[in-house]
Amino acid sequence: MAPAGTLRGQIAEAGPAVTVHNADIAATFEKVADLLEIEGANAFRVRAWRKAAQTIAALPRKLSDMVGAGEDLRELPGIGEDLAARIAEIVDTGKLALLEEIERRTPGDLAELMDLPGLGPKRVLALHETLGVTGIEDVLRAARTGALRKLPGFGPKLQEQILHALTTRGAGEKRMRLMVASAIADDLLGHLRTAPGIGEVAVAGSFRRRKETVGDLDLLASGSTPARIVDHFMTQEDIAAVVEKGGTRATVILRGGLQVDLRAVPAESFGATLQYLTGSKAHNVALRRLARADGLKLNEYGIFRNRDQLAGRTEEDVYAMLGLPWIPPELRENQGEIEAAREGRLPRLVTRADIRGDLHIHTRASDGSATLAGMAAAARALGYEYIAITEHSQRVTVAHGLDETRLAEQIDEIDALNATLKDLAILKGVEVDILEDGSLDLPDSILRRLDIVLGAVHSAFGLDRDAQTDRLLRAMDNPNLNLIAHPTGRLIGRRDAMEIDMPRLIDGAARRGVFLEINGQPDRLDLDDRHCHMAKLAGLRMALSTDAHRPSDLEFMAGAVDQARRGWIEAGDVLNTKPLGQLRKLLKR
Ligand code: DGT
Ligand code: CA
Ligand code: CA
Repeated sequence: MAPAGTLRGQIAEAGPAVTVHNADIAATFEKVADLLEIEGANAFRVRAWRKAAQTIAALPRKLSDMVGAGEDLRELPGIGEDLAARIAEIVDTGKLALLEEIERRTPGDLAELMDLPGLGPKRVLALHETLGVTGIEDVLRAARTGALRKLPGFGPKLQEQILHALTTRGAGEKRMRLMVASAIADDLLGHLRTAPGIGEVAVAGSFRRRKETVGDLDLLASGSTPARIVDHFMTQEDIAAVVEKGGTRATVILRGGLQVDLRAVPAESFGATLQYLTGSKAHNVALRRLARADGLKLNEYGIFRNRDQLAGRTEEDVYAMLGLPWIPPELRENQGEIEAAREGRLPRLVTRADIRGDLHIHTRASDGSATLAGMAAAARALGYEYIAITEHSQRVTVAHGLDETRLAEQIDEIDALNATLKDLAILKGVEVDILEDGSLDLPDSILRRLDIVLGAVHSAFGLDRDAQTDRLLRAMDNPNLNLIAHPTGRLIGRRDAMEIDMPRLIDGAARRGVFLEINGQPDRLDLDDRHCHMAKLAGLRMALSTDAHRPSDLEFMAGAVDQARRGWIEAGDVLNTKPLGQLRKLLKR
């Protein structure tokens, strides 16, 4: 699923007057990489586009601003002369001629096939070469006749998944990753704030509940004349189509295809409308039932007894009128939060400020882009007390994984750097591959020398539930292992979670003193919210990590914190809220 739609669809006819988001440029670069890979282009060339896409997606500043200010884009990691010119072309013209050219020469709809589960460029190429597939229809036929599962590297499970995706297509809505939506929401809010007579503005809905993906954006504004706010909103340059417009509300479609609902209300209703639009629907239904039991009426304008408004200006007032403390939006899924609120046992959710360090970081020794010292400096700037350097192990050759010798060299390098650092401790670690039989990709003799060992699966995602769970538990049997990184391996919208018996895994981890990671990469967010909550209830601690490959990736901690909060996680449940001394004890099994 392309996150923001392709740039082509987004701004082709509109031209350069439209703001080009970093996410659009990244999506365009990814697309070029995908299509080049299908064509069998040079692997280094493909990787250059892909790495650049990652750099762009993680960039804290807007490329359109940087190009506008005439800055030298070649200073960005992985961006050379050629790619810098491509970025400028997209910003200036709204298009990338090269992409159009590649799309013209790609047979049929091969590019579209990559939206299907499990289909990357390699498998698409295999489909094309062995079955002559050129589009969705061909894939559907191959899946129905069973031809698909016979292809090397496919199998019945993948065939099943593809068939399922194809037959529910259209019915399934497109959802956008939270981080991509954030950049767009910032722009929309910035524009709304300049409306005449504007009071407060907010994004409600699933966005405010920090769900990993959003179906649309629900904006809310207060002001003395709602109609003028709505009129002002309609002048936003990214609006491609208007679905509905009235005096207090509008629904529009942005150029990337994202729907935005706006409500404008008077200040005395802002809190009630914010509460209503934040949802979830299930939470709201339960609240309304509470109100009714008290002889009150709760709606999007406030709480009323007969015709008297008793509350509505703030959300706190609304909850208080129902005898409840304010409930953090991340919990509002009617999963027990209302009962917990009533009984005074709402969790004190972990915050970014509780985090003392990051336990999953790569440098350019494997597939990161910065030096050890560079990552350490970035971590210090965030005020961290410690970080762990965790490169890939030898098996992951595409990521330039470390063998025993290179890891030993890095250990020395870290020792030397630690001797010069006063206010940051660098833990020596690794992200060691968990092989298909559950053994680890490096010998115990070197793992024993590390402060922290992360185990991760990067292959054989398709084992059945029992085999996959056994594999992970066997890995945990190695007493050097501390933590399972991105435990389910899912990539949002691209790869399903591995089949794992989660209660058994969590129980096995808890028994062995192994922890699970909440990986903050925007397309991983793995563990998910449900599994976080499950782990918490089992008394298992989790690490909130970024899996950073460059300094700016350290910001992905926000995503890990969001996900943890949705999973009811408190500071005490988290490994990296502990001071270094306590952390070290917890890492001794
Ligand atoms: P999304 O957009 O699919 O990611 O999910 P939401 O939760 O943002 O849902 P959306 O945009 O359809 O509606 C925004 C909020 O409006 C929702 O969270 C709660 C509220 N809402 C929508 N429909 C209803 C309804 O039928 N009853 C009540 N009580 N609230 C509703
Ligand atoms: Ca929504
Ligand atoms: Ca909506």
